[in-house]
Amino acid sequence: MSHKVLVVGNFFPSVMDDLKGKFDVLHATDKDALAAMSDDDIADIEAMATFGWAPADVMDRMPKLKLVSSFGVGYDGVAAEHGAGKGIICTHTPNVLNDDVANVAISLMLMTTRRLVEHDRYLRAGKWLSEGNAPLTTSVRGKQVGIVGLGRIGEAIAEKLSVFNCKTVYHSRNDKGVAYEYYPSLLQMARDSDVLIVITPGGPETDKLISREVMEALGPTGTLINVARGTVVDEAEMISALQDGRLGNAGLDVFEEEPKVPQALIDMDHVVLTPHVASATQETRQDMSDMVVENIVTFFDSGKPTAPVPESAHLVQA
Ligand code: NAP
Ligand code: 8YV
Repeated sequence: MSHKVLVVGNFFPSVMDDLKGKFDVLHATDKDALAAMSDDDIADIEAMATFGWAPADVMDRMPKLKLVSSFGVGYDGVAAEHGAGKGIICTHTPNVLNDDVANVAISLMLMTTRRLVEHDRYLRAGKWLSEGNAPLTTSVRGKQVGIVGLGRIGEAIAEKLSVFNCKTVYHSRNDKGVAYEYYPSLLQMARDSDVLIVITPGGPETDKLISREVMEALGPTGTLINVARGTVVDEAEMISALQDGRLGNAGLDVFEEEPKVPQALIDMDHVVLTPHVASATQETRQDMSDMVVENIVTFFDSGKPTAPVPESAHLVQA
């Protein structure tokens, strides 16, 4: 008898095709559709594919669940520790998105410091003709860029920054022993840096890590780039610091209550906003989709899914 797999959300057709070719697949188009399914409907589910979402109560509804294959590298919406306590392995899709996410981080840094989006609006509004040349902006050449979270994506950002003639430094809980200068103190790094690029995981450990103090240390000429999770930055404090000029400007791909974005941010010209698109290319999303399938297939084949999250690593068969 083939294994029963639940797919929650609308994945690429290839995911459905690949899984249907190998398993007995049940599809819930979204969380509400899953909530509407009876416990009997999902009693035999052994693996679940989701978009970064698997709370404890959902895992608890499936007594035979052994695997959660989550789309995305960040899994702050997956109760991985709770799952591990019940022998459920959680997997994610690391590395395949490093390049594209790093590209968006760098793009946001340039769009923000060079005010490129604002200048696009300036031209379209006819101001080049009516008011003359757009205002001068700020170069990153010779400036210090501090990466908050030098992991897989942080490293890719640092590599790409090497061609911009700026100084790259970083903060994380551990010294990575790499060539970039390590700051054990985030506050000190913010004081010394012109740009902060935030790329840590989300979740309680990093909640509001970028606090009012950090933003004030970055200061009136500083640029804050967030491609991590909205929760990592104190959004209310960021808005007020941007409004008062205590923080220079910001480039943001992620927000506290996505897809809701505070009107105050939308109203500000010195802020560049993108709708959580850092990994959103056809190529990378296909690679991430393939990895969601691969994690399920390798789990059922060998008990060793390709990319377990650290909380599940001890459950993977040696
Ligand atoms: P990773 O390899 O696990 O790197 C995360 C880094 O953050 C590590 O170097 C870690 O170092 C550091 N870190 C963790 N907690 C910290 C804390 N409390 N204070 C300071 N540093 C901390 O993860 P990744 O693959 O690079 O992905 C990072 C995150 O990017 C994901 O979890 C996700 O939230 C986000 N992301 C966003 C998008 C998007 O579309 N915008 C796309 C992909 C990923 P230490 O353990 O030494 O602290
Ligand atoms: C995805 C992400 O867009 O990988 C992550 O952590 O934030 C993005 O790549 C997101 O997970 C979509 O569900």
